[in-house]
Amino acid sequence: NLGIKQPVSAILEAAEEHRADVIGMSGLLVKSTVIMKENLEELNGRGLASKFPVILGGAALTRAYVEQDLHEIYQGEVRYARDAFEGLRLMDALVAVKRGVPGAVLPELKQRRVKAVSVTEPAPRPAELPARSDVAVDNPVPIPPFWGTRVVKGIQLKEYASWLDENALFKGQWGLKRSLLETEGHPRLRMWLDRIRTDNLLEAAVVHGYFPCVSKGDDLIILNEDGGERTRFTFPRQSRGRYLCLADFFRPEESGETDVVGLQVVTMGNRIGEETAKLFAADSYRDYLELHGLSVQLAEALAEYWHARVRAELGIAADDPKQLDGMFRTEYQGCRYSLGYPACPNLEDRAKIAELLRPERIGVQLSEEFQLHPEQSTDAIVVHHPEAGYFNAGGRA
Ligand code: B12
Repeated sequence: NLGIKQPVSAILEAAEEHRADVIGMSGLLVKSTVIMKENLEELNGRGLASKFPVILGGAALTRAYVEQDLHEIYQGEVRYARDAFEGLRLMDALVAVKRGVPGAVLPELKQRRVKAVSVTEPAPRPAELPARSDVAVDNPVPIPPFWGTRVVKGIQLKEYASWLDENALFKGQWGLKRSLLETEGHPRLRMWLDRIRTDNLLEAAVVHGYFPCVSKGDDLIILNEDGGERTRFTFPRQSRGRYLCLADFFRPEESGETDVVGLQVVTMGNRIGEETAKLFAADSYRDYLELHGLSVQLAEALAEYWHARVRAELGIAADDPKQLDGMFRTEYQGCRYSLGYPACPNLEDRAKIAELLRPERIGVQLSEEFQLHPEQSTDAIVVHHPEAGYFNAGGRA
C-alpha cells in the first residue's frame, strides 16, 4: 500500500521493485477517476500493460466505467472490485491466468445497457429548460445572528459525538456484520472514543458564515455589503420532473428582496492524520482502519451538528426531528449541500467557498485538485428554504 495521491511513476517504480503481480488503485473523488484513466494510458505508453493487470475500486467508480470505458482504452486486463473480497477473488483469477493454470479464466466484463453519460463534464443546458422551477418564492427569509464569518475552535467531542452515524461507521467504514455490533462494534467504538479523548487527538474547528444573496436563473449570486455582486455559483438544472436547480431556493433578483445563504467548513484537525499515519506505518491495519473510519465519520457528525446549530441560529429549528435517525433522513427544514454531490457537482466551486470563509484560519487548505486538507474536513452550502432537499440534476438527472 503506497498511500494516497501517488504519481503514476511512483506506482510503477514500486511495482517493478516488488515484482508486483497486479496494480490496484482506489478512487474516492470523481477527479481520481480521470487520473486513473491517465495512469492506464501511461502504462500503455510505457509498454507495461501486458505486464501489469489492474484492479480498480472506490466510491467514485462504477463497474461499467471500469469494465467498459477503461477496458477499451487499456491494452492489458483491467477489472473493477466492489470491495476487498472481490479484490481477492480477482487476484486469484488473475494470478492463475498469469501462471497458466489449466481452466483459469477471468470473470466476464460487465457491459452497460444504457448509453454512458459523462460524469466529469456537466451536460450543456438545453435551450428549452424553464428559467425556474415551481419552488415557492414567498417563504419567510430568516434573519441571521451576524453577517460575514465566524471561527469556532476547541469544540469538545462530547458536543457532537452523539451525532455520529453508527450505521455508516460500523457497516460502511469498519465493514462489520450486524451480528458483530454488540461484541465488536460498540466496545471498540467506546475504546476509540476514550482514547481520542485521553490522547487529545481531535482539534475540531468550524468556520461558518451568513451571506446576503439573490438568485438569477441557474445562478446563486453572493452580494457585497453594498448590494453589488461578490461572487456567483452556477448550478445544474434538472432536465425533467420539477426542473429543480439549487438557485431556485433563493429569492430571485427580480423580487427586489435579499435572501441569506449559510456556508460552513468543518475539520477534525491535523493531529488525527498523524496518528493514523503512525498506526499505518506500524502495520497496525485494523487499528488504522478503525481510527481512520471513525475520524472521517466524526467529520460528518460535526458537519451535521453544526448544520443544526445554524438552523437554531436562523430560527428554523422548530421542525427538527426529535430522534437522530430523523436527522439523518434530513427531516428538518432546509438542506446542507456539499460541493461534489449531484445538485452541485462542480468541485472547482470549492475555491469560492474557501475565498468567502478563509478556512486556513482553522488550518484547512484547499489543494490544486480541490480537496481539503486535512482529509477529515468537509464544506457545505446551507439552505434554509422549506422545499430544499437532495436531488439529482444535470448529466445525472
Ligand atoms: C464518508 C464520506 C466522506 C467523509 C470521509 C471521506 C474520506 N476521506 O474517507 C467526509 C465527510 C470527510 C467526506 C468529505 C467529502 N466528500 Co465524501 N463521501 C463519503 C461517503 C459517504 C463514503 C466514503 C467511504 O469512506 N466509504 C467507505 C470506504 C471503506 O469505502 P470505499 O472507499 O468505497 O472503498 C471500498 C470499496 O470501494 C473497495 N475499494 C476501494 N478502492 C479499492 C481498490 C482496490 C484495488 C480494491 C480491490 C477495492 C477497492 O473496497 C473498499 C472496502 O469495501 C461517499 C459516498 C459513498 N457511499 O461511497 C462520499 C463521497 C466519496 N464524497 C463525495 C464528496 C463530493 C465529498 C466532498 C468533496 C464534499 C465536500 N464538498 O466537502 C468532501 C471531500 C473531502 C476533502 N477532504 O476534500 C463524493 C465524491 C464524488 C465526487 N464528486 O468526486 C461521494 C462519492 C458522495 C457522492 N455520492 O457524491 N466524505
